[in-house]
Amino acid sequence: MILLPFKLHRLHARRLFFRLALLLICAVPTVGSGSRVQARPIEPDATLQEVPVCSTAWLRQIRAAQSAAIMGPRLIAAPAADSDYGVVPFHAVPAGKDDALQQNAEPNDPYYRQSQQLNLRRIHVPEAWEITFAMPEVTIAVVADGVDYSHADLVNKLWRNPREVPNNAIDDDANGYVDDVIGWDFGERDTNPTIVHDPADPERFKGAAPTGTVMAGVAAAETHNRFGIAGAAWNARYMPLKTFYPVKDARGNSFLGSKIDLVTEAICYATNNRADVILLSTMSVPRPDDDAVIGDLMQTQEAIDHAWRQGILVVAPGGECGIADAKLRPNCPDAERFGQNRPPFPASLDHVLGVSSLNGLDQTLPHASFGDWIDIAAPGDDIPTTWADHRGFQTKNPIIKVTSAFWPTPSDLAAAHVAAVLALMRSANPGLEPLRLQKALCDNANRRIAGQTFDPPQDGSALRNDHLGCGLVDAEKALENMPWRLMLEPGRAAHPLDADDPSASPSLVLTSRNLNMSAVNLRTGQAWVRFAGLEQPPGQSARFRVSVDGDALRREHGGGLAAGTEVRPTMEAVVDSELYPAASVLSESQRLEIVFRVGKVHRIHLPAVLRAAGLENSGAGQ
Ligand SMILES: [Ca+2]
Ligand SMILES: [Ca+2]
Ligand SMILES: [Ca+2]
Repeated sequence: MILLPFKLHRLHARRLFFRLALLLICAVPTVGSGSRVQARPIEPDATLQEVPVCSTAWLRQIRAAQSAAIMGPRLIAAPAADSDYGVVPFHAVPAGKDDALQQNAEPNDPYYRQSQQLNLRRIHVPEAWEITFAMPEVTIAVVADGVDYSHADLVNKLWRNPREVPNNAIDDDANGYVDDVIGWDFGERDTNPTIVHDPADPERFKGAAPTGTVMAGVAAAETHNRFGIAGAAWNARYMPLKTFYPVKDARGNSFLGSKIDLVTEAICYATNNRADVILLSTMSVPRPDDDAVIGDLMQTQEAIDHAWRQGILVVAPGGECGIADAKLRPNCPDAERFGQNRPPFPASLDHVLGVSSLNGLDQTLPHASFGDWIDIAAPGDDIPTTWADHRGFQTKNPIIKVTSAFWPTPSDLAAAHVAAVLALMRSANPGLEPLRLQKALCDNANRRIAGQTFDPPQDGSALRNDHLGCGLVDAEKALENMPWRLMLEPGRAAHPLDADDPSASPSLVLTSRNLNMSAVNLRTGQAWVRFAGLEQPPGQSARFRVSVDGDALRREHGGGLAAGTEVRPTMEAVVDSELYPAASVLSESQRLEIVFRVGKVHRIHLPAVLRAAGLENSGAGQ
């Protein structure tokens, strides 16, 4: 049993306090406001309390009310499809050329092979891949402007709703969304959560940042497919939840807008459909002093709390409004009215991991938001990732290196790294509760970065700071210092055993769905049980062959076994104690209950030569 140190309790209490403080900040305009408004007590909506959070009825009530508008990141000096700005060279790796070089967890994606994904190496993702490639069931919901899932590095990583039959106009799983097989478009209320595209006017959204697409690529691009980049969470999937839709500003310019209740609804969708991590993109909430806005934010908080109780972690960008210059930071509305460095939505809500971004020198950006809501830091600059073009999704450069020079919200990318690390951690232990995952993430962050060292003193008081949170996320250390739960199949099995036939070597294959070969050992107390690890190609499951040494078994049982006898070897699977001593101490071993039953096995299929010799009639059990 791991006792939580008091610093985490302190952290939690701090966030609860901050949640209240946020509401007060929201209610009291600060800099530049002539009228000072008294903070109001917030009354929970009585009608909403009568139905369970995130239930269909709860969502129906939320949709019925008019929700406050929010904005996504607009205007980027985005590289056009025919521009080389921000683009790094792309070379495909010829098939078969470098297979000899492959060992352990090394993927063959060209950007990774060319060492251009330094962002993954800086947070020790390759070392984490030695432990797990992530389970395909582990899902990262991406709540943003949609994901171009037709992208070659994303098309095979899309989450699928197994309970929904596509295109039959029936809500088969009765979740309130008809034909939602790959997520949902909450902005335009349809089944297609891809990025916005207007065929009638292809140039219309060309300045919009394809946020969801670049975030999905960082976290979950297809890995070891000889194309593009490696996704940090290797086998994990993404669930695109589009909350933005086209709106026009006062001057008639198109941009992507949204509403707070759509984000709330998307969080509920991800929770109800068993996502493991919810990754939110940058969103700006104008008019935070408005009663309606505060009410909407409280509903979002209820949905986030509900997700947390269901074991789901919510991750959000820490924000880029640390300076007030509206010209430099178009995504920080009302800075003059409400002051710079306003707590961002949704990172400042409780039970959300706020992530600040670091450049290639592990420095925060000068305009990064900072405050109590920053929990951890991750790379956010010079990130190769999947790119989409709002002009019909056809882009000359399917992978680009996103730099803070043109990307307005690098903490989006940082948050995607943290979501991916959490997906790896969830894979190593699918049952571990959010608080312990968050603690492992924070306790094992790198605290010696960019000349700033903030090792916690004995009392834990300097565990974090407002710019870097707990420090730079470290996937390897986080995984190595948390308990693992091996998902071995089959954990229980009955297996036939022809104990009388010395030529038979009955065996079965056990598959580890989460932990890799190098992380797992199998043990037995029986001399007649043999284990052998099978080859584990990159990205695939670890497999072990369990076989019975017939001679040794007969010796132990005095020379013969009657038909119907069951032998039950004691076997257990344990985390490797030499490579991962900390994890092996924390993890529980798994008992394997495999029964070998003695009998006439496959006699009818014995080779003809044995039948001719009459060997099939010999031995016990006749
Ligand atoms: Ca449905
Ligand atoms: Ca259907
Ligand atoms: Ca790839």
